[in-house]
Amino acid sequence: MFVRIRTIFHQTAHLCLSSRSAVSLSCAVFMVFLTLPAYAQQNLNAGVISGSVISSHGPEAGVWVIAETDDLPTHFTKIVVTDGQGRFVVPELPDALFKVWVRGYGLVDSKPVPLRIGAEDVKLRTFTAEDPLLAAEVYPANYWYSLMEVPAENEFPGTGSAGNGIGEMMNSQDRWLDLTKQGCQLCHQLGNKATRTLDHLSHLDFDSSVQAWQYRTAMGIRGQFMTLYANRFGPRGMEVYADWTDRIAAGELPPIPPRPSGTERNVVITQWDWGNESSYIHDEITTDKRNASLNAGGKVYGVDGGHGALLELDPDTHEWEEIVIAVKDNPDNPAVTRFAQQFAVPSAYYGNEALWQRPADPHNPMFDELGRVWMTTKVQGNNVPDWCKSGSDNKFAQYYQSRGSERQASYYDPATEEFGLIGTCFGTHHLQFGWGENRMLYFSGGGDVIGFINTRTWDRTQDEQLSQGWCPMVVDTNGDGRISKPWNQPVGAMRSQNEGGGGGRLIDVDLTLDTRMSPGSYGIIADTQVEGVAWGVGTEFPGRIYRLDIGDNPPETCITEVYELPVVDGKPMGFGPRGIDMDSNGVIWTALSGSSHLASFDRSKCDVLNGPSVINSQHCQQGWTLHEIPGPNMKGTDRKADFHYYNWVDIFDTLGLGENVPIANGSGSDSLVALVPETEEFVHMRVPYPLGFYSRGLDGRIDDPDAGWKGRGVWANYGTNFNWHTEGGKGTTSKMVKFQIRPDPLAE
Ligand SMILES: [Ca+2]
Repeated sequence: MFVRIRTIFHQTAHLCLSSRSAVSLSCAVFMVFLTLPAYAQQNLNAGVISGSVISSHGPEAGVWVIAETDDLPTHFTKIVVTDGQGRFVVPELPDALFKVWVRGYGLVDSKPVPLRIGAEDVKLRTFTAEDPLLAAEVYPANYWYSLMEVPAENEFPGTGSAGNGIGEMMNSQDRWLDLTKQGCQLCHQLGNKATRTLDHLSHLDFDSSVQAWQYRTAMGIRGQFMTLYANRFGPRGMEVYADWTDRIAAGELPPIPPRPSGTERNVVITQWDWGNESSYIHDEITTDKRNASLNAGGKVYGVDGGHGALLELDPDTHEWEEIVIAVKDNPDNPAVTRFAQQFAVPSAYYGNEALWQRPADPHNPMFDELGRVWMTTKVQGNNVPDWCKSGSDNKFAQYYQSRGSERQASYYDPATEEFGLIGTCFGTHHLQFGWGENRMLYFSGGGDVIGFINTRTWDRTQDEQLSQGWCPMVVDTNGDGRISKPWNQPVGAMRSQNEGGGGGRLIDVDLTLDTRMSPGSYGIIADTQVEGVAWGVGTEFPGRIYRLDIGDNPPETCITEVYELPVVDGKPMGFGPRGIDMDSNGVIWTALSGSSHLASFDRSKCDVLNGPSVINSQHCQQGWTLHEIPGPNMKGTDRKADFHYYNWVDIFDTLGLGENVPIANGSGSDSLVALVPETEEFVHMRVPYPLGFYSRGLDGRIDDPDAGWKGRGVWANYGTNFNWHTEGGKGTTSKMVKFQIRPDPLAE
């Protein structure tokens, strides 16, 4: 199905939203557009502002110089770091009037100075923060979050409300920490200014901070989810959060973060505001994962989950547009938004206003080699066609019926400005293309199945049924090299598709049979070495990865291997995998969101791949290597406070730190964190302004292979659910962020 639809917005206009039309098709009539300004036509983003930063203590090294302007079609910001002598060069600026100011750990923000490009030898004067509380205002959120005091290790396991007040699912401190991460931090950057105080609720005069926390975790568009997660802690949960904010209100201070050093001073950050103040822009994409030169210099994209839209930014002209994502026009099975339209407790910021109404619910975009932007979106209602069901003659449905589908697949072709919509029998969440001839597209989010679309078949036939398939995740536990029915089945509650799915328990296993493991379905990546192989992530504690080979005749030939994070003496070495990527040598990388590691897994180190010994998924501990990411520990624990939403491998050296460098989102620490595997050096690329840089997806692009550092960059975006938690508060928008690494802090 193809639908042509396009809505163009400028700045914070949101005409389409105010039209309150439930169906996106009627939104296409609004157009707000500017005449292209002169600087864009000349394509001159080449100006420089340079100088030095001094305080009463002399030159200030490793602090940020921030240049921002409203002279362009959208608010534009460039951020660099001073060198060892406090000198700076802000490169690649368009012709505009900038406000230039300084932020740094240990300083108070300096007064903005108006400057035009060409300004040289500028002396930016700044002051030391004499009050440590003032200094701490700009520390990354994880430093504040580290002050939280979770129950001691010896208080576990939880015995529930009638016992020790710790939820009965909480059988270890690590498990509790995992819930603080893969519960609260899935949506919020815990520790930032909005979350570490209760000031915004003070007018409600609660008797206690615990009551205030119970209220805030039932509030607004995500209230239902927050209550669900908060209850999993047991009653101690809100007590712990209340104690945290009480101690901060009483003046407790976080540890002091280090200033950027070494390579970190070579980082150049460019930001463009995009979306409106309630845009929830989950992910971005700039190029093809398999070819970093695709779409070189072209427009970059983000998906606005809340508003069912694709955002398109032109980094040359500094203009962005909103393109409403099409859904199928089917009154019998209409797509409707999954977001709450009525709240149990009104939002402290938006009252009862239903901010997110359009149905498409895009999650994740990916380019194909034809320059189309594929997405996981809702294209239809939750009723799947009959051919998806086990009674049909579809071979996948006969083999294993999926659990249904709440999100499907679509793509936008910038060349034609048209959408393609593909209904799937399986649910979708993340998506990744295979490296082989068939342009296979693999999807997580199917709960206990992995779905796929042969996009070459789709382009040839436009036939939904012919071009898709799916496999349950069954492990060859009887070791005969194939999968055969009947198989052992997991039991127990399974997490939702949006939480990573799967996670059932195996009991009364018959080791003469194969075993359907349902390891969960969150992150996904195609194997760089073998066509027809995809790897996925299950997020259920402590977490696992798995390898699905669909073989030459799926679903019969589908075969899965599962590798859980190593558990030694009852304690997992790390936990909380979410993102997954593979380097060009076949090594998997996954950021452990809970324990704060970048972990690699090398299957070639495994001695055993199948048979009865793989039943506990611990059979290849030697395949894992864990690198702990620097940062503060949660108080009284040996676990870190940061949270890593996802990760990505820079196969083509788009950043400038080398090929195959893994990068994790520092979603709790205003940063992206790169690991140079050869030296084991971690590089924190901090986004100091506005505070609250919470990112999810990221990718890197080569715009000009001959232009050195200027021709390449890694991109990520402010992907929080709630822009109003970002510095600036209500009215702040998301920003697209580009990271570049210069050879030195003064390179032009
Ligand atoms: Ca078997």
